Amino acid sequence: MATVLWTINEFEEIDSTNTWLVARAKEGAPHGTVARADFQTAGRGRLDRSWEAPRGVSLLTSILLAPRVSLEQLPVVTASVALAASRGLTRLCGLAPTVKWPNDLIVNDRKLGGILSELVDVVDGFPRIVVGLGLNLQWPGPEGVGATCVRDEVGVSIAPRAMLDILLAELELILPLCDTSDGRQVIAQAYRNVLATRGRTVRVEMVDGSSIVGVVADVNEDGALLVDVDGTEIAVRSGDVFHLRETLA
Ligand code: BT5
Repeated sequence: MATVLWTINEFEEIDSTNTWLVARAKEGAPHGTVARADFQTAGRGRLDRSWEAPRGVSLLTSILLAPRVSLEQLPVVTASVALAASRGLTRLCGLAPTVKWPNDLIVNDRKLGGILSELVDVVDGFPRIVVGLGLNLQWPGPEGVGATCVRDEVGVSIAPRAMLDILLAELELILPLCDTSDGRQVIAQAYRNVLATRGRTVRVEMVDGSSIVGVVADVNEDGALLVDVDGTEIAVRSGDVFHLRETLA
């Protein structure tokens, strides 16, 4: 992937930055197109869940990417955005969130942010994907969901645009690694180091409604989660992960 020239579109209010950017992508918007909003009237999580945030206190952004990966390798792109967000936060304020595969940024077992990746289409054999990130900066998420925000964790108020700029700077370093096998192994190694899920017993609910229970062994270079189910390793590419209990080494 060549050096990215970001085109940042900012909104005071929008339905959903993901919805907006998927529509622009279908009209031909290029790789590197970004949307950021102060407020979303219909912010979306995965599987038709909603993403809540009052005005101006969270990073609400979506990024259109056209990585040179196969469909099977798409999870590595979500992983790259999670890594970039985690590293950007560490650079800005010292906070080092872990990642609950595939899409949650976690601090002290609480959700700090979430990622919604949506496939737009496949052009010349390569997928185009909109990756949306909601990151709680100054508001700790809705009551009752066990979430947190940067201000509550480290006592600093980060402006959403400042967070976006550092996220994009980190992403620019990581994204080119998606395009080669060696690069994806580098991402997998970095991702392993922030993975909160490793070694834990989990139930994974698949999109088709089926589920598996096993122990998280690793992630592979495609960004898939490797789950050991009774001695058989299963590569999970999408699904919801629930931690069941600690596994003692
Ligand atoms: C996610 O979904 O975690 C992906 C969230 C992606 C949001 C961004 S914002 C910019 C872009 N535009 C969009 O429309 N979406 C993206 P999921 O894993 O399904 O988690 C959703 C669940 O998290 C909800 O059902 C709530 O329980 C909880 N939740 C909602 N708002 C939250 C918040 N601000 N902080 C923490 N948890 C929240």
